[in-house]
Amino acid sequence: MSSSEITGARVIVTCPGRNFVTLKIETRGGVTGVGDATLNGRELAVASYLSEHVIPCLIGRDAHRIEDVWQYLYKGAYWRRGPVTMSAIAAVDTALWDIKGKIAGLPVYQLLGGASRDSVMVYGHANGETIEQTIDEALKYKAEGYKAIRLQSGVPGLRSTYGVSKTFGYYEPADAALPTENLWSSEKYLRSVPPLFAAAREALGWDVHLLHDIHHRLTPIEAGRLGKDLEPYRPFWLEDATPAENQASFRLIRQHTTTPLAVGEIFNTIWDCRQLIEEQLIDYIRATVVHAGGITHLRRIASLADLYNVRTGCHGATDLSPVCMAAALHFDLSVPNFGVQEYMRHTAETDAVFPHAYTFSNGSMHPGEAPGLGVDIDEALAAKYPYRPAYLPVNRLEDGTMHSW
Ligand code: EZ4
Ligand code: CO
Repeated sequence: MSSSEITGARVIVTCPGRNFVTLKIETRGGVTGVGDATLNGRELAVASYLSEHVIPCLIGRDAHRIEDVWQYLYKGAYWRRGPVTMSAIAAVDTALWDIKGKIAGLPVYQLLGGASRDSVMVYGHANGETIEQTIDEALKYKAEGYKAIRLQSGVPGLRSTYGVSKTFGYYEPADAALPTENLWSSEKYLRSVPPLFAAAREALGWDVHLLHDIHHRLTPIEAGRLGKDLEPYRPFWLEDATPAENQASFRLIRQHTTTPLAVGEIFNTIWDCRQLIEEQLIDYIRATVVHAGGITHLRRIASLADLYNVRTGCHGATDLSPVCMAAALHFDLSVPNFGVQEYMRHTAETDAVFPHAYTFSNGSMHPGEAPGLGVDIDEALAAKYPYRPAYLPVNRLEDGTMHSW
């Protein structure tokens, strides 16, 4: 009987301000590991997939066989891919890397080949109802040392805009027990972004990276127009310009703009981005640990991307728990083709439930030197915050048509 044999696993659902699903795996030797399994708005589907269908298959397996367990869960299920399956596999994979690191007495980034850089550049979210408010927020991030800032502003004439919050530093997109509705007009939106970037360059100067997220709201030709209009302000990237089920549609955007393109926070396997990467239709791949099959699969995506000069830019919104954040930082520190890491700060309640070793300083983060991932879940505290249904808003055109694909 080996001490690395998996003897138990459990799913912990907690809501310290927002919902998180965490998998904890135990080994015979007493070493435990954690993995994030949070799928925003569909949390209990992954919790059930893990409890009912994955955990029973894990008992008795060797926690050291990370690749084999990954292949077993991916190929063995017969039903491949999809966000629920891949988030569940990610949770197992992340927990096994945590266990391996703890047994080795090394932080996970050392197991991934060691540090390729001193620290990981992150970007913060500046947003506001008006351009002035957004610039005010951005100035605060700059003063805190951020080297990269995402700018999102309300669209004049639209009553609410996804990605725009009311509080500095914190933003929660899943805002209600049933989906709220936002209104959308591409014409109004397309007019609103260039003045935001013009004002931002004026106020912030040229030594800070500026980013923008379109949240899949434009057609390819509209995205080409926006990319072209923003070229004078040299954005770091335009994110999720158009839905990417049809990967070839990014050819159209590329034909019209040299603004760098990022996509992929909703991707769950390498197959979602193979054409985008191989045809060099994007510059940054946003796939992340929890939704793209864990550290093991994300490394495979990054290796493919490296062949085509595509860099990583992992999703890092608040619905990715501190467990995912820690895993992402180990990955980011080690991967050769790192670009940037998104960092939306968690609330104090969330940070208390997930004590962690990672730190922020001067616009960059580091995963710390604790063995494993350097993050845990305080289960007693987690139990005080029961699950609460929360959904992302839906988006409609002004005539009521469902939008945003
Ligand atoms: O919409 O994390 O870049 N960040 C984002 C986020 C995502 C949410 C979805 O769960 O686009 O705000
Ligand atoms: Co995004």
